[in-house]
Amino acid sequence: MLFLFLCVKMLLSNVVNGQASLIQCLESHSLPTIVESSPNYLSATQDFNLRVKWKPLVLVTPSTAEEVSSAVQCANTHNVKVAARGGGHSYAGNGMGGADGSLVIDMKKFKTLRVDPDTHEAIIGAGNRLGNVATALYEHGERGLPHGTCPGVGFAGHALHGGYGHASRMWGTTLDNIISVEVVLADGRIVNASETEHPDLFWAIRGTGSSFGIVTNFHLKTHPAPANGVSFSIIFPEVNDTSTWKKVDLFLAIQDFAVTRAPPELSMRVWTYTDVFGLFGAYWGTQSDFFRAIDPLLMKLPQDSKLSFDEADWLTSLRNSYDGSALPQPEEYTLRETFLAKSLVSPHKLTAPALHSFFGYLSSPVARNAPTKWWVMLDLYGGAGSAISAFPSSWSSYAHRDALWTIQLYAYTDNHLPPFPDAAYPFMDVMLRSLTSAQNETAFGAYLNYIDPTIPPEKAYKLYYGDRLEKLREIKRRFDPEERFWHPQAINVGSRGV
Ligand code: ABL
Repeated sequence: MLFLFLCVKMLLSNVVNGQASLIQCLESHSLPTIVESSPNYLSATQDFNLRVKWKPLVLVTPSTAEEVSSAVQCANTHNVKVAARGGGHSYAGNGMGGADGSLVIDMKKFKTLRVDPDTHEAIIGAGNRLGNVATALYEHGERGLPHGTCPGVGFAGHALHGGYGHASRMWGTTLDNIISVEVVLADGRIVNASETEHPDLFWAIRGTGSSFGIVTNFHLKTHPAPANGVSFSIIFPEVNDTSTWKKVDLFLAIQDFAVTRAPPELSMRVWTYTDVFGLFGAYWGTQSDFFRAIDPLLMKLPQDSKLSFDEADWLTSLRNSYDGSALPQPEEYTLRETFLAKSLVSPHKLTAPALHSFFGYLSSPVARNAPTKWWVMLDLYGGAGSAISAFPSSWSSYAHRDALWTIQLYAYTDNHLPPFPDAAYPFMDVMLRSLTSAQNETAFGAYLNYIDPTIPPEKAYKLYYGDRLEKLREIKRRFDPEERFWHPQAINVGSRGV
């Protein structure tokens, strides 16, 4: 008994001493630390999704790549896991480590944001948010990039794991536009990765970035922002929450148009919740081009479908195709939500039986009386002429080039605050299975930017990394053999070829 007591005491004092010397190490590199006893610990460690709450051992806020490197080296000496925090929107709270006890490197001071006037290449620091990026690029020579719609999402995590938005069928995902990155590796080296420098690392970073290093600055190619954009919605009023067959027919018409006719300038998202079923999106061009593009679909839709649209400039269209709010974000970012999301990536068309089962579940009394509010979005990634699927599959480690649809299933509390009810977990599992179990012939994947921490790692590896897993593990063994960069579903070193 006494022995056990002594052991526990020794262990505790080792942890405390370990933390103290880690702090000493960080502070000796002029990195002020935030720890649990600091007055600002709670606010500094609070991210977007209040459903997940992790307690980092220490949080630091470096301003240079050298300081990031020092922090990583301190973590090596004291054997602590490291996570980089960009904007704090990780669905699983992976910016706070995805578990307790990590060293969090908050990148918020990396605010570089400029466009080279000759090459039109953008240099974007890891601490920027999408709305600020879009605004600055447009102000610097009317340039644009494909990226997500939520202006508060941090650029870095978004770009390292995909990055879909209304311009993606035209220009690819965000990561498809990366030319090179400056990255801090697990051994503390600061290197550039591109197609010519560390090409394996560059391949891995574009799709699986958070498992391989801390990117400090991104270099991306930009595009001339189209002069006109049309944001639109088509609501189907006769579809109420019980008309499953009507929803199936509408979806099949949209899907048929998507694979045969939808030009790359057109983005399409089917969005549904309790009593709404609609098609939302944007077209990059003029109103008359928009009508020319979408007419073949309109002809197939019911007479009373309600089309609304707005023609505007690039930035206004980006705003309108989300919720109309301002793109630039406040320095003190406080947006919060309490949610669980799941995702499905389908390389195939969704079948009538699967849609019937899925929309049937969404129309059922179970869904009408669900434990939380919910919505489902089906985003068109592929289809006729999509730039996302035009990149060869070997182009980057991003595993879902062949996606036709990426589907997000989202459950959230009405007042945005915890508690998140336990009953919502099985509700969402059954929702997801109502689709997949009715389409057994398709191997569905899942999307890393909608990471779902409730999936056990072995299963998550297959869903998120697909056939890339072994090559990614091999690169992980070379660049991060100690798994310094870690979250519960990150690439691990595997069984070392055994
Ligand atoms: C995404 O990937 C979607 O593109 C966004 O539209 C979605 O945001 C986020 N992720 C979710 O984290 C939602 C908002 O949370 C809702 O409040 C909003 O009603 C909805 O988009 C539609 O604009």
